[in-house]
Order: sequence, then C-alpha cells, then structure tokens
Amino acid sequence: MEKMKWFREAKYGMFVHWGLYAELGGIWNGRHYPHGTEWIMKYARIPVQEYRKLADVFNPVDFDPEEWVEKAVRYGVKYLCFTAKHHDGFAMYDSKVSDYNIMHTPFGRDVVKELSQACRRHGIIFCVYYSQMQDWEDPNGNGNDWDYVEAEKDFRIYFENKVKPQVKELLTRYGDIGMIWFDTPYDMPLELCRELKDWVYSFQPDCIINGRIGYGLGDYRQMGDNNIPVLGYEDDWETPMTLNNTWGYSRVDEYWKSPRDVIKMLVDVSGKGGNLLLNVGPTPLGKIPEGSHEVMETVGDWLKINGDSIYGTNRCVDFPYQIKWGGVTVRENNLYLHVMTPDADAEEIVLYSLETKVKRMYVLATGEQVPFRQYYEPARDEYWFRITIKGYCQDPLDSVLVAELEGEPGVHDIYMPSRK
Ligand code: JFZ
Repeated sequence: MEKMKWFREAKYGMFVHWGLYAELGGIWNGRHYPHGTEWIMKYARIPVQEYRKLADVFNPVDFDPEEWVEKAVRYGVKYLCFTAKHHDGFAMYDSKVSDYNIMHTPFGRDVVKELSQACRRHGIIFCVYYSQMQDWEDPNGNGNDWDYVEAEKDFRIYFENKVKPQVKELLTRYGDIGMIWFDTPYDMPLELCRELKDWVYSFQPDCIINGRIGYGLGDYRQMGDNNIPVLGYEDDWETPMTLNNTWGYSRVDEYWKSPRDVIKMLVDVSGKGGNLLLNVGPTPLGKIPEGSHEVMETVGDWLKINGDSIYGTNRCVDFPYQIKWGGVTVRENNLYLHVMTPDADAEEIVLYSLETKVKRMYVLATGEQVPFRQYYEPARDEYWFRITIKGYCQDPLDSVLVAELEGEPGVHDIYMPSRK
C-alpha cells in the first residue's frame, strides 16, 4: 500500500504523552503512582470535579513547539505522535465539541496546531493519538466508575457526540495527519470500530490507522507496549516503548534506558521489519525532561552517522544462530553488521550460514575497508563469514560494518546428519 511507504521507511518515531496529568507527575495526595502516570486519575479515583481543577492551573510557559520539533529532528525520529486526547478526556487542542480542552486553561494555546505546523516546517510526519473508548470525563465514556454508574452509560451517545466530531476536527483542521493512533478498544463493538475507520478515511484516506482501532482493522500490526516480538513479520508493525517506566511525566522515575539499550532495540526492531515508537513525557512547564533528552540526543548522534543501517531497511532473513556480538539489519544487497558487545580482545566475529557472496566490506562511519574471509566447509555443509574487527570497531555504542553482497542475503540451513 502506497500510503504505508513513509511508515515503512521511518523505523523510528517519537511518542509524546502530554496532558493535565503532567501537572501531577505521578503523585496524588502524597502517594506515588509509579507506572502509567497518565492513568493517575483512574488509579487514585480522582473525581472529575477535582481532576478538572488541574485545568485551572495548567500553564506550561516553557512550551516551545519549535524547540520540541528541532529536538525531534536532532533525535533522528521521522514521525511524532502527540496525545490529542488521552483517557482523562482532556483535549490538548481548541475543540469546539467539548469545553474540556486546553483553551480553557491559563495557557490557552492550541498545542496540536502549533506542533503540527512545526512538524511540517521541519519535515517530521505529524500524527495524533486519540483515546476513542476510554474517556473518564464524559458521563458516557468508558472507564470512569467512580463518578458515573457503568449501567447508566450509553457509549453510542459519547461516540456520536464526542469521538466522531473530535476525530473530524483533528482530521480537518490541522492539515495532513500521517497517522491516527487509537488505543484500548477493549470490547468496543465491531460495527463502531468499522464506522470509526470509515469516518477517518472519509476525511483523510491516506491517514494510517494503527492496530489498536481493534479487530485487525488497522493498517499495521500493533505490538503490546514495551514488547518486541521474538520473530519478525513481513507486514508492517510497530512497538510503542517507554524510555523510563511511564508514558506521562513522572517526578520520581529516572530509570532511563541507556543510549545503548535504545540502539539495540532499534537494530532489533528494524531487523525484524518493524518500527520503534519511543516515548517522551514532557514536564508541566512544557520541557522535554533532561533525562530523556540526553539519551535521545546520543542516539540521534549515532543515527546521524549510522542512519543508513536503520532507515529504509527491510526485514532481515533469520540467521540460525543468535548473534552474540550485536545484530544485523539489511537494505537491498547491503548487510549491516552491528558490533555492539565485542569481547575486548576479539580479533574477529563470525556470521554463520550466509550463502550470498560478499563483494566488499567497510566501516559505515569512515568508509575504511574491512578484511574478511568467506568460505564453505563441505564436510559440515557450513558457510563461514569471518570479519576482522580488531581496530575497526571504534564506536562503543555500536560500530556498523557494511557487507556489500552480490544479491539479497540468503541463508543456508543447518546441517542435518543422514540417518541412512
Ligand atoms: C495504553 C494506554 O493505556 C497508556 O496510557 C499509553 O497511552 C499506552 C501507549 O497505551 O496502554 C496499553 C495499551 C495496550 C497494551 C499495554 C498498555 N498492550 O497491548 O500490551
């Protein structure tokens, strides 16, 4: 499908979870709610009347869309997905459908509008997250059983009067939307999911719909949060990932994944044919937290040099053995060997079972030629590809060596003893 092209090539996106919950940073009445700070209203069963007071103080004076998007560019992500409305029901844009939105805060600026424009200026694909089922403010939305009685709810009223008109606003007022990211469909009826899908396409047929619209109706496969599949898939997929242990901003969680962790995941995910959507949760004042900035910037610096081994890569063939020294990605006839954990004294690494002939090898960062030997062992029916790494792997995070092959990589099966 043509509209999937940008997604397929992007490999790396930035998720942004930002809403009234940022104000609390995971703490309510002195108690810390560590995982999913954006769920605090539900976890702490905060009454709507209480929670909405956050709107009276929400004033992220440091928010600068230009700075966010310049950072996104620097981080090397190709798309940005922003929480236009999360489960708390609060719209982070100028919605005419419900007053429960950012225009009715001291801040009073349309963040979706400003971000969409900044993304367009900088060539980042702008996407929106919209919680279609859960809405803890709306009396008919799903999830709030502490203010409202579940049995008295009529989901269709909420669906017709809030979801559809808000989705329409998002798709008609902010230019091209690369993707709309729905979430937690739970037991939403199939007909409504279909209706929502058609509704999206009626405004923007090229807008990608993520897997969490439900019932496999999305344009790609959505993996569970923070879960990278064991095997790859031929069709499109994406793993949403937190950088610490929560999506929304936390005042206490500084358990950041390291740049090495992120690069490893990027290599792993790209090699399996998917995308990584890595999250940041901005502060109540509108800043990207320093902890996430440092990690993402380092990954961005690595990508600036080694991006060819990630962007636009295809699903890689499965090599029969685990690759202990790192990982492999592929783009057409180029095989990228990611040397991430070489043993300090190692002279060489081995990639087993590659049948395709290697024409040339070089360090991606410098172009320097790398010595290698490739041969076939008849008695064991084994293909050997041995690459000298001593002196060639200078990047402590991940040194990428490129093998130019004669064709797309082919893999030889493991020797099977005859039972004759
Ligand atoms: C959902 C949200 O509830 C959460 O706040 C955040 O926005 C995240 C990106 O998505 O949480 C989920 C949804 C699906 C799974 C896990 C958490 N899942 O399929 O494993």
